[in-house]
Amino acid sequence: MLRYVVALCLLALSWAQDCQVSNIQVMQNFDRTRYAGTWYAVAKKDPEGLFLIDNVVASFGIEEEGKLSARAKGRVIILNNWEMCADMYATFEDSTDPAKFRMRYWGAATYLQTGNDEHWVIDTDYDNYAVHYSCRQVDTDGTCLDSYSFIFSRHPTGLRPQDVPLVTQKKKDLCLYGKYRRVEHNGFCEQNSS
Ligand code: DAO
Repeated sequence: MLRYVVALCLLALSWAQDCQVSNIQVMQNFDRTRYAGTWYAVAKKDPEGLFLIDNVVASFGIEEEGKLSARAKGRVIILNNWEMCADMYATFEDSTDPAKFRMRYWGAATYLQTGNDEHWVIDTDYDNYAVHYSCRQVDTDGTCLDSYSFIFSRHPTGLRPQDVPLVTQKKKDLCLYGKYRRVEHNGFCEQNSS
């Protein structure tokens, strides 16, 4: 019996870390109402052609028809060396999985990036931390060629120490461990907002 349990555990482990986008586990029974509100990005794995650099704060809301929406701010550098605080908007299309969305985003100013990305909530306890993931391009072998991921905290000071091991495990499950950088919050967007 023990042999079967060990074999099953090993199978589950290899399945979780085979880096196949289609095998990535997302948040079970995701509750968008509990997810709404302000999240501070504390770490980010950048996509190709990085956009939001730091001071990233996202505020999620629920629209009248129940759809998720977001407004986000963050420091960006555009036109090679123009540093500014980007004011971004996003709308989310539901899918058959409550934790997987298609996110359309655009800037308050026309010269800011627009896009249409996957937006998956990998894990959250709603009150302290959230792990987001987006794969922009799936490779021919099923792994992700171009992804980005935010680690969010409800606290501007960062993750609570007790949440760090959980978040670290999720980074490993996403095959992105070691690829994140810290996202600084130094008041740039409070000083440079229009
Ligand atoms: O920063 O490199 C990047 C890519 C992310 C662009 C998406 C920004 C717009 C909306 C963010 C909403 C919540 C994550």
